[in-house]
Amino acid sequence: MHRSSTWITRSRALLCTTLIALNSGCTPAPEKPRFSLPEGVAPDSTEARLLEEFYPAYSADAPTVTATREFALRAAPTEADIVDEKGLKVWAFNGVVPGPTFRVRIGEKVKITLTNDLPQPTTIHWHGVRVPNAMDGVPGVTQPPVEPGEQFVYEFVPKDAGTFWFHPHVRGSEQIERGLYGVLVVEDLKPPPYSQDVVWVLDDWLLDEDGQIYPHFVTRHDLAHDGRWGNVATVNGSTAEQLIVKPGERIRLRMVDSANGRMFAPHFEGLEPMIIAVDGMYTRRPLPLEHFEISPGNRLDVDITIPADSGGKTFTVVDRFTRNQFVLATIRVEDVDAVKSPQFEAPRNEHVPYWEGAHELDVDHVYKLDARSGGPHGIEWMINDKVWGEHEASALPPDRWTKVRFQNESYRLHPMHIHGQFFKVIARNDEPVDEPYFRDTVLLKRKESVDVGMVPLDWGNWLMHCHILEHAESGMRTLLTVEGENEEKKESAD
Ligand SMILES: [Cu+2]
Repeated sequence: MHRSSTWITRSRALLCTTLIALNSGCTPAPEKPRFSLPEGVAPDSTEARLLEEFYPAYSADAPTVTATREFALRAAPTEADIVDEKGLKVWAFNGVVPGPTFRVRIGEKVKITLTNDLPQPTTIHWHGVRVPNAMDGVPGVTQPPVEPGEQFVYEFVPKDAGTFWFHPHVRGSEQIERGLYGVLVVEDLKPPPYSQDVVWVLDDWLLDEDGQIYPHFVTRHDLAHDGRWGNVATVNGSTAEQLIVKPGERIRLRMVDSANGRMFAPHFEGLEPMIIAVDGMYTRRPLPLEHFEISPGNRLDVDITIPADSGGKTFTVVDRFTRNQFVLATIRVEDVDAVKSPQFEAPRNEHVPYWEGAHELDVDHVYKLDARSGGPHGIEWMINDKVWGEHEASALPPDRWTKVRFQNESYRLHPMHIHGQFFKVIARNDEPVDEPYFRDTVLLKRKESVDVGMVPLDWGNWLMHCHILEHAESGMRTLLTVEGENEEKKESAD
């Protein structure tokens, strides 16, 4: 009964979020109480305030299904004319690297049939998409691995519009490095009228002297460092990616970091991009892109207006994550008359919570990150002094505000990713910060601690791991359990 009224009021929050995406100026009804709090939360408590700030920002339920979109994905070895235009032996989805970009609208059910024609078992994880737990693609946790020659059907209704990506969750260090990844774009009900909506998949490749993928994975070197960093960086598989635009055009550019270990910090020289979404989720307001570090797993959406007087110019996009700067890609402006720039308010989620005072609350779970020698690869990366298989799952209470601290006790980088939910960074090294957006992956620098706040709404056993794939492979994974009724029970209760 109690649960049921909570879910009904949260559906209103979803409607409101959807309307915000349409820029129709939806404001929540002013009367109180707007939401029923979970049992055990006192109405005048700090947690109640944090939860009430959260509800309008984050959809609880999947929207009503308007249509079903079916796709086929075949994973198989092939040769691709990417990187240096000579045949590169890769593993690919549907024969292309990057794999396909599937575009759906919010409200559409997505049904993907995976056929495994690889020499290894595989699965697909839908990174950032809040799927039913059984569709999350984690072998041995949410499904058995899909054996060579077998198929598996993934079916879900995305809860959020935004930029997501997909990749195997079996031997990720090898399968993703060999080229298995693609992009899922969930469009708003009414997509903002950008002149172009473009996806850039950022990756790097470790090639041997024959120009082929170096065939040793999870090496001791990778583990002693920030995973496998390549010797060639690419955008959409090319070392010379060029986006062609007209003066005056307004571009939505969706960047995805699909590398095993490399971070990127793209600087758009001569342009003024505005960040509109991080990890697929709209920011509270557009933010100037100054220096934003994109880790493996992260997505960054930017809104760029090409200056009307820039006909004939070429802008460079330079990576400045390391001191070895290099040109990631270029934007060439055609030498033609300027088009009229589309005028509209950039999409946003103005309800992203501030969560003031969250910093003072107790930490519910601490995850210490460090390494030890030993294990099958020589070095093991651990969470709380244990590797994958040695942990008890952490229980996160559903619907409650929860504070998690990641404590990096090592000198290496760790982009920590939680499946099945988003969180918001509230402190770094114990200093409060307000990142005006949710994330599903946060980078920890050497010896850094990061506190995040989250409200788990999606039930199941969710993996939490470092997205440096070699660190994950050597042990840096654990499970979070969000206990609740399953979807069928909930529907029958309503
Ligand atoms: Cu790591």
